[in-house]
Formats: sequence, C-alpha cells, structure tokens
Amino acid sequence: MYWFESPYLEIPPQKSPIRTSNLKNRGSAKDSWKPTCCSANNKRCRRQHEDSSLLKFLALNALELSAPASDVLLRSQQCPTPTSPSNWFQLSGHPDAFAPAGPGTIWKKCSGGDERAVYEALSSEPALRDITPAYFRQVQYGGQTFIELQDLLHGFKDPHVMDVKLGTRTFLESEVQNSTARHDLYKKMIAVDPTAPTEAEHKAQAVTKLRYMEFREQQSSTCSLGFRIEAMKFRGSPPVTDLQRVKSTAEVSDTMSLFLNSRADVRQRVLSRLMEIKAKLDQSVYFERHEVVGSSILIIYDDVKVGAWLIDFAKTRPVPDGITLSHRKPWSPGNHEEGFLFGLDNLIRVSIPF
Ligand code: I3P
Repeated sequence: MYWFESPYLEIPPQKSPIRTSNLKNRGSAKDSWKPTCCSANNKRCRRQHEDSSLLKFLALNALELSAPASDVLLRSQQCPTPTSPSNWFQLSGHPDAFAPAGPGTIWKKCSGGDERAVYEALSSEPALRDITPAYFRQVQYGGQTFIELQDLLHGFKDPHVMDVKLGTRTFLESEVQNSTARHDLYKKMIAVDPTAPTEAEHKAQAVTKLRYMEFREQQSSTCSLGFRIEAMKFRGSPPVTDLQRVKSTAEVSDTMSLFLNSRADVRQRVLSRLMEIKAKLDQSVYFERHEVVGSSILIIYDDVKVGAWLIDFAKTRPVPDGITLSHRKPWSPGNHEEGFLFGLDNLIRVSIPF
C-alpha cells in the first residue's frame, strides 16, 4: 500500500469554454434525466443531479457508479448536497462496478480477474506507480469484494474526461472457445448496426461474445489504430458515449481536437504524459510478461491541471513461460499479443497537432 502525489501537470488558467455544437455523437443523459427527490426548480440541486446522472453513463473506463461504499454515500448520491460527493461519474463499464469511498478514493468491485494482484505487482515497479491509480487495499462489503483505489477525479474541478480503450484485441484468448450465444449482445449489436448480424444470428437473436467484441473492434478504430475513444465528458455537458463508429484516423483526430478544445497547452501536456507512460511501459519487466486486454487510458483536465492514467486491469494476465510480448505485433491465437503499445503509439500520433 502506498500514497503518492499525482503527477498533475499544471496549466495556466484560460477562459475558453468547450464547444460541443459540432459534435455529431452527443449523449442524451441530460435530456432523459429527471429529478425525483428534490424540487426541479432548485437549480443547484438540479445541476448536482445532472452530475450524478453521469454515474450511469460516464466514468473511468467501464463502470456505473451505483454500488454504495456506505449508506451515507448512497443517500448523498440520491440527493446531493453541497458538502457531499455528488460529482461522481463513470464513462463506461459494468453497472455497479464503482462506488465512492472517501475523499480521494473509490471502491471498485472485483468481478473476474485479479486486479488486486495486478496493482500490487505494478506498485512494485517504482516507475509504474504514478501511471496507474494508487492501490490501497482490498475490502469486503455487503458480501462483495472491492479494491480501494485513488479517485483520479479528486482535485479536479468540473473536468473534461476522456476514456480511451487500448489494444487491437479487446477480449481474452479464452473467449475464442466460448460458444454461448447471448441475446443481450445481439441487442447491443443491432443498436449499432441493424444489418450486422448474419441470417442465423438474426434467427437466433443471439451472438457470441467473441463475435460481438470483434464487431465492436471493426466498427471502431480498434482494429486499424489499436485504440478507440470509448466515452468523453465535456465540462457542463452530459457524457458522450455513442462513439462506437468513430473509426477513421480523421474522425478520431477530430474527436480528440474537440475534446482538447483547441487548447495547445493542454494538448502538449497530454502528449508529454502519453509519451512518459509509453516510455515507462517500454521499459517494464512486468509489462513484457503480461497481456493487458481491455485497459484504458483516462485523460482528465480542468483549468489548472492535466493528468492521464492507465485503468482497468480485470483482463490482465501473465503469459505462458517462454513468451515475451512486444504489445505491437498482430495477434494470432496463442501469441497473446494484444496491440496495447501499437495503440498507444497511434494515440500519440493522432494527438499531435497538424
Ligand atoms: C462491453 C465491453 C466490455 C465487456 C462487455 C461488453 O461492450 O466490451 O469491455 O466486458 O462484456 O458487453 P460495450 O462496450 O459495447 O458495452 P469485459 O471487459 O468484462 O469483457 P460483458 O457483456 O460480457 O460484460
């Protein structure tokens, strides 16, 4: 267990509100949200409710923030007050996966994989400590296992947040053997493209997870660039999550520019941080021997600070003896390559201004 100061990069104050009017894929959380426990005429409460509605859509990688770390926090989520933590959000991820814990920390539900072991191993490589959220402890609560992590949003004021999923492969190799066809994934597939399922899949109204994950990779920039923008949040706007078809380099680059709001200073600091992360991973012994599937980089900035961290290690696995990974070679079954660094190289390239 360790505590550390986050490597925020300070930026000078600047008054330039983000314009989202040109963004094609805008989320609808704000439109659909309705306050239920306090007056809709109370502007402050309404805004706080809007913030907390982000729990449903945004956040750090793949989470919906509904699992309470304590009853007090659960109540404060339902009707936030100026002194309670109301500005939690999650950009993507599994429902009920996250809960606010205390000032500066969150709890993440452990559901498969061994993230605790990953965080402990990462913290044993000093160079890697500051590129992931700090890990504090494992906790049992309500019959569930959680890990307590640094809340990366802590210390930011109404920040802009982007979740970028890295890698050309987003599923574990073990998924290849899984022949279970799922109706929920069929529904998610036709929501993106109603013509995507084959005749047999339409008839069964079900697809395997492998089929769905590869479909998502092909629809987005995952296959070509080795990363995709999963979700983002602009200050004062609802989260944007319908980015499944942002695919070409030009579309990704435009989305990145929109997120950075043409702020050369922020862009430069994001780039420096991404390059620092890449340099550290290139040197990492742990990384060479582990496939890191489905992890994201979370980029956060406000008027004062810029930060970026790797998150979500539920699908990080050691590779069999005798294998070392480049993280850049194409995947073929058995080689465990996942294209993580190929994606990071491209994310850096696409983030460089023209
Ligand atoms: C989900 C996403 C998650 C994945 C989940 C998918 O798709 O790829 O990473 O969970 O699988 O449904 P989408 O982003 O389109 O919502 P894992 O990372 O745990 O594999 P699931 O439905 O089996 O949870």
